[in-house]
Amino acid sequence: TLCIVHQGDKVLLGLKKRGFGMGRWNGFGGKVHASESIEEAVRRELKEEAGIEPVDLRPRALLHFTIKEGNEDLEVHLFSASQFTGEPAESEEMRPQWFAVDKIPFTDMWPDDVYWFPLFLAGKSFRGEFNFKDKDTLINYTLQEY
Ligand code: 8WT
Repeated sequence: TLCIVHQGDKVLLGLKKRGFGMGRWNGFGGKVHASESIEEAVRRELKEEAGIEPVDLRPRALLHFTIKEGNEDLEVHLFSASQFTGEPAESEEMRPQWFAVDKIPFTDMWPDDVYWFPLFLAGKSFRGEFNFKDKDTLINYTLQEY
C-alpha cells in the first residue's frame, strides 16, 4: 500500500530512514498483513509511520513494479487523502515533511514517481507498470488512466 496526503497545493511526503527505499521521499505505506484488508493496511501504516489518521481515504491507482536484479515484484495500491486527524510526526521509519506541489523532490524519490505524480495531482485514477533493472534504473513503463 501507498498513501499520499495532499491539501491544496501541498503534499505530505516522508523521508524513508531505513530499509527498502532508504533515503528517498515517498508516500506512506507498506505490506498488507495476512489478517487485514488493503484499506486497513493503509490506515495502519499511515498511523505507524506518520502519526495521522486519514478521513477521506480514496483508492487512486494500481502500480505494478518489477526489479530485475533481486527478483522484486510488487503490486502497490495507491490511495490519497486530503483530510486527517492528528499531527504528522517523525517515526523510526519516516520523517514527514510538507512540499509545495511545484517543489516535489523528484530527484530524491523513486524514479517512477515523476511519471505518475502529475496524474495523481490532477485527481486522475490510473494503472501503471514500471520495470526496473535495479532500484535506481527504470527500463520502461506504461500508464493508463481510468
Ligand atoms: C514508489 C513506493 C516503490 N517504486 N514510487 C516505488 N513508491 C520497486 S519500485 C518502487 N515504493 N517501489
